[in-house]
Formats: sequence, structure tokens, C-alpha cells
Amino acid sequence: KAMVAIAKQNVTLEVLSYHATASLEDAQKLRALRVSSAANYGLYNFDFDDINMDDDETLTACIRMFLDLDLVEHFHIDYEVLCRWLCSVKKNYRNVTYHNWRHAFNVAQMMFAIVTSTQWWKIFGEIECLALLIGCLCHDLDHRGTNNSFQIKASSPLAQLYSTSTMEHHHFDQCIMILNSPGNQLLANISPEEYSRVIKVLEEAILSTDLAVYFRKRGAFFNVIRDGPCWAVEEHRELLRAMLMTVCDLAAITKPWDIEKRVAELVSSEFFEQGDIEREKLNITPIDIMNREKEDQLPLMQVGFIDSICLPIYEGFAKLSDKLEPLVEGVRQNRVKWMEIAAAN
Ligand code: 5BB
Ligand code: ZN
Repeated sequence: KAMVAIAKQNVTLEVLSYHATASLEDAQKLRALRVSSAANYGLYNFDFDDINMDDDETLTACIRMFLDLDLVEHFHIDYEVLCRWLCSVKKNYRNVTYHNWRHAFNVAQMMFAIVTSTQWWKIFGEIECLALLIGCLCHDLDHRGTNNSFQIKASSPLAQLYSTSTMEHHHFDQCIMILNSPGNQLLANISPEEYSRVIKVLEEAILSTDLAVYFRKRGAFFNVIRDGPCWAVEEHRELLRAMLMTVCDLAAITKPWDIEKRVAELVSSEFFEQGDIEREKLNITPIDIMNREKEDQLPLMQVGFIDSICLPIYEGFAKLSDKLEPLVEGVRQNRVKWMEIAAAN
């Protein structure tokens, strides 16, 4: 038993020992920048695109979301701490092709667009809104561009630490580490009761971004939609929050074609890069989505992804609020585009 504990401790140290937050100087630079309006950044738009924003603008846009959801006032968040925390979160994303800071930022923007357009921020209240926004920004922290099954196959230290939802547990760990770092303590001024609740909702939110969790929970979610949800029931709200994380995480599939095409290429490149490592380092043949030699299958894979994963959840959400119908419409339009390309191949 003692030996297992020591082995576990060594793995934990290997995974978590390197950790760096942003400098006070980074925070002060951000603090001095002007924060534009949400409308100015396009934060209410479902067809939001970050392509023409520089990194500073992505950070000030995040500040705008915290301000407009009234989180800074309500939780007495110190403005400089918010700036430092945002810089630290950005810094703890790696320069991987898809699962980088820009992806996290886009996920948070979609959450903001959804809770404002539907007015669901009133259903969730400040605590859950805070947890959801932090959750979106942190949900892929320290992603290495490789998925859960890769961690298992490579017997990576992360897989030794967490046997299921491996990466998502790590993203949550990183999130907690930043929140506990001196100068980054976003939740320093809230009561112990509220703190516990934020962390609980935050953990559920980040762990829900594992697609395996989505598959496990979505049946219950569709039942709730069919029988009529009651937002006073915590179980229903919990399902809604979990599914909302998936909706925001996959939202590239709802966007105008030029955005969807660009993002799908990033996703695909990251998959291929994992496939290359699997071939070279693990001596295995990657599955089709990660196999460069099967690149021509991409359009049909996207159609499969849309039919099996995306359309059901976006259609479900459109039943909950007609404000969300544009998302379903976007998915349908992209399906037509991918079908056209598949037919031409
Ligand atoms: C998704 C679930 N996966 C475990 C097996 C493959 N499928 S899939 O057949 O629905 C599929 C999804 C196949 C190919 C895909 O992209 C090729 C470029 C996708 C796909 N996934 N397409 C997208 O546009 C997006 Br966005 C996504 C989500 C990517 C992040 C998923 C990360 C999960 C890590 C475990
Ligand atoms: Zn993600």
C-alpha cells in the first residue's frame, strides 16, 4: 500500500511539478488596456470569429464577459487579479494546432452568446455563470494535442494518474492550480459556502467536456427535454450545464462555412499529428481520423460527426429556446457543404 502511494505521488509530481503563472507585469499591461463593449467585440454573435483579433483583444474581450455578467461586482473580484488570472490561463495553453487558447476563448464566447441571448443567465444565477465562464476558459488547459486514448496507449503519467476522462481531470487540476496561485486568486473574496459551490459546478463543467461523458448523459437530457424541464430542479440544471459545455465546445460546427472549414482543418491537422506520433513512437497504425493517408475521408467523417453527435444536441437546445435555432441552421448548412465535397471526391 505504501509503495502504491509513493508511486502515485511520483506520478503526481511528474505531472504537476512544472507550473508557471503570468507575471505581475503582464497583468499590469492588460490592466492598462481599454475594454470595449460586448457588441463592439461581437460577443453576442453566434457567427463570432476571432481571426482578426490580436491576443490582447481576446483578453480584454474576456474581461468584458466577466463585467457584463456582473461577476466582477457581485463576487468582489479584484480587477488586477482578474487580469493576472486571464494572462495565466492563456499562458497555460500550449501552442498546439487546435486545442490552444483561441479554442478556449471561442468556447467562452459561445457560452456568453448563449446565456445572454436566451437570458439563461437568470436561470443559472451568478455562481453557476461564474463557474461556466471559468470552466469554458479553462476546459482544455495544458492540452498536448493528443486525446485520452493516446494517453492510455502511451501509458503517459497522466493516464497513470487518471484512468478515465484523463485529459479532462488534468484540465481541472490545472484550473485549480491557477486559481490557488498567489496573485491569481479570482475567488478570494467569496464566502466558503459559495467557493465550494463554484468549485463543484466548475469541476462538473470541465469533466463534461469529455465526449464520453456527453454520450453517457445525453439520454437523460433528451428525456428532460421531452418531458419538460424544470429549472428549479438542480438535476435538470446540472444536465443543462453539462450539455451546454458540449454545445460550446463543438460550436465550430455551427459557424459560417469559411470558419467551419478553417477550424475543421485545424482539428484534422492535430488528429494527423497524433497519428504520426502513434506510427513513429508507438508503432501502431492510427485510426482513420488520425491517418493522413485517409485524408479524403474527412468530409464524410464530418457528416458522421454532425449526424451522430452534433445535430441531436443542437436540435435539443433549439427545443429549449427558439433563440438557439440559428445554431441548428448553421449545422445543417455545413452538412450540405460537407456532403457536396464528399460527393465530388
Ligand atoms: C468523434 C469521437 N471520437 C472519439 C471518434 C471520432 N468521432 S467522429 O467520427 O464523430 C469525428 C469527429 C471524426 C472526425 C472529426 O474531425 C475530423 C477533422 C470529428 C470532429 N471532431 N470534427 C470537428 O469538426 C470537431 Br470541432 C470535432 C471535435 C474535436 C474535438 C474532440 C476532442 C475529443 C478528444 C477526445
Ligand atoms: Zn475543447
